[in-house]
Amino acid sequence: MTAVSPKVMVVLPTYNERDNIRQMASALFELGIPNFHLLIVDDNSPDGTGKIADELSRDDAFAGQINVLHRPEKQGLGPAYKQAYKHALALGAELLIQMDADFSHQPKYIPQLLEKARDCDIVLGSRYMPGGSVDDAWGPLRKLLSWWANRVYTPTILNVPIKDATGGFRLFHRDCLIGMDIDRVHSNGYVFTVEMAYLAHKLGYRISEIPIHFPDRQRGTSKMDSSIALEAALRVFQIKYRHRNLKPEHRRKQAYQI
Ligand SMILES: Nc1nc2c(ncn2[C@@H]2O[C@H](COP(=O)(O)OP(=O)(O)OP(=O)(O)O)[C@@H](O)[C@H]2O)c(=O)[nH]1
Ligand SMILES: [Mg+2]
Repeated sequence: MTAVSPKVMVVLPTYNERDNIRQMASALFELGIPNFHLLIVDDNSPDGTGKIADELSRDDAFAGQINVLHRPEKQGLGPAYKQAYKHALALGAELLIQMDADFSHQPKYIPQLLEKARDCDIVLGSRYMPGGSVDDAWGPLRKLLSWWANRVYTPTILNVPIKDATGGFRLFHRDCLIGMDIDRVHSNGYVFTVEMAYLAHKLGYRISEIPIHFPDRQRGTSKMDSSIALEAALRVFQIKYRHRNLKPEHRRKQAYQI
């Protein structure tokens, strides 16, 4: 008797990813992972990414395994992920993977995330552990700042044993995502991933990391700038204060209604 494979769902937020979305969908499905699904969450991208996503969802090549969530306007990564996670859970996803659509998170690592997920609750793709790396084009100052933010600043303030707290390439087990209670997360932008990691740690979930190489995006335009990075750095204190009393017994028990 063969065991039924768990339902794997990649949650892919998009904003103006017209030049990446088709290739990303193909690259993901080419991995040949059993019971594999994709949920694209688009914030009404002016470049028509949402329309392309709809076409992909009707494309026989993907055998109805692509779902699309359309949100009315750009509201940042946090709200997009929160809605998408609830939707993915309602669709019965058992292993949920979040990643960027711009190929900075490379689909080839997904089998390793799944393998590592056998003995923990969350797996993080990590640029800052042995074997991990960032784009060669980054200058020494940018490399140092990013390493310091992830390996020194964030783990010291939050007291978390995580080597890449700001990375956005992650896998969650269904029960873990429900237990974390997505509505506890208040961050909007890039610090959303830090808040998720901190919540998971405070609630006592087992977190593992695998090394990844992180190349810069090749197509499309960046939404990141230094003011966003600075705001994220300061918000780490807010996150620490917000969840200071959280303990493993505060894990959410009931499923979500959508
Ligand atoms: N749905 C949604 N997706 C978003 C939003 N902001 C960013 N994204 C997507 O989230 C992912 C990560 O954002 P990134 O935009 O890669 O960060 P970036 O601005 O591309 O910065 P670089 O990677 O340095 O170019 C990408 O797939 C974006 O398209 C948003 O407000 N809503
Ligand atoms: Mg990016």
